[in-house]
Amino acid sequence: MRIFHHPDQLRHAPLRELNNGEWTDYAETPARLTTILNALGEVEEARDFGLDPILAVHDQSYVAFLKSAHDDWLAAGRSGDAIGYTFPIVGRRKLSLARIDARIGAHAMDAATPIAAGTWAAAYGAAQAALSAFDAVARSEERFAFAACRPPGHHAGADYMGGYCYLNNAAIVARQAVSQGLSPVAVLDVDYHHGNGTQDIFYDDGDVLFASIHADPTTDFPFYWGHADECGSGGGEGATINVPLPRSTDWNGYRPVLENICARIAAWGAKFLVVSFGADTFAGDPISQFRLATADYRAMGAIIAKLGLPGVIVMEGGYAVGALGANVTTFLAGFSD
Ligand code: SP5
Ligand code: ZN
Repeated sequence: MRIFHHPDQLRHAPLRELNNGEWTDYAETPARLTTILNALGEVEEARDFGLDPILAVHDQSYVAFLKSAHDDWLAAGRSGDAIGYTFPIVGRRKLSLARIDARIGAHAMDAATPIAAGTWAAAYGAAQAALSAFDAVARSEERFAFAACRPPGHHAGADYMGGYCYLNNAAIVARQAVSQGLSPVAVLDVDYHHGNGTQDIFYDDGDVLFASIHADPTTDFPFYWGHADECGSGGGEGATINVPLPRSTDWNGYRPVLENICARIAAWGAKFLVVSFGADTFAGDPISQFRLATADYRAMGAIIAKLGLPGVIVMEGGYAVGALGANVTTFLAGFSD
């Protein structure tokens, strides 16, 4: 399988995050990407497909914010990573404010997604890696390609960041696939956390099925999305599928759910598949509570590959850095079973 990345992806390195009321080391580190690329061996540098495919998903004003936020932060006399602390909760009118803190709040769903000096360059690079993987498949060079994205994307919505995510790489690929006539497209999200950004982006869109298996949001981030009764709206009614699972779920609990959701993707008639792959379902993940073993990722890859669809795999979470290379290579190996 061809593997794509962009060297700028390493330029994003926030120092810390707010975690259970304390500042802790930022879990989404550059080392995650380095270890994945080292484990995979032969990898390719992304081509540049420009801003247009990004703007097909994200608001122009949000993209402008991401580009300038860290400079604006420094210009306001601050140092270190830009982080918000005031948020216009649902129902506040849209105000176009200049104050950096107000702009961060307006474009963030949490206080755990800092903007560092290299954040825009890295997020842009990750999106280009995803687009390069899509391009390889669209040219029919391969049935599947892998984008070693980082920062991840599935928590980012059209106009907001969150959960370590800035640009929604999976959504950018899905939208690109639709625009090239490959709909219906399915996004299968197997990260530990619910992909709220991807769900939001396609919630009323009947061209893109969003199907997710994740930790029950009654106990886990992002809490306000991913409940089983969220099924899409308007033209997208029925094109969102959420299967929350309890903490401690292992492969025995996970496998039948994955098989069922793949059957629903097939029944829906998807022609192209985007997989949001997070290795944070791993038993040793430091911030997550499922119990998958490294070997289980091979079976997971094989079940998804059996759909027989062309597609792109984008990297999402996975924070057990010591096991991450093995977990990713094992998952990808399942696609050649
Ligand atoms: C892409 C992705 O996987 N984003 C995940 C973002 C999760 N952020 C909140 C996690 C809170 C975990 N708190 C557990 C503390 C363990 N010391
Ligand atoms: Zn995750």
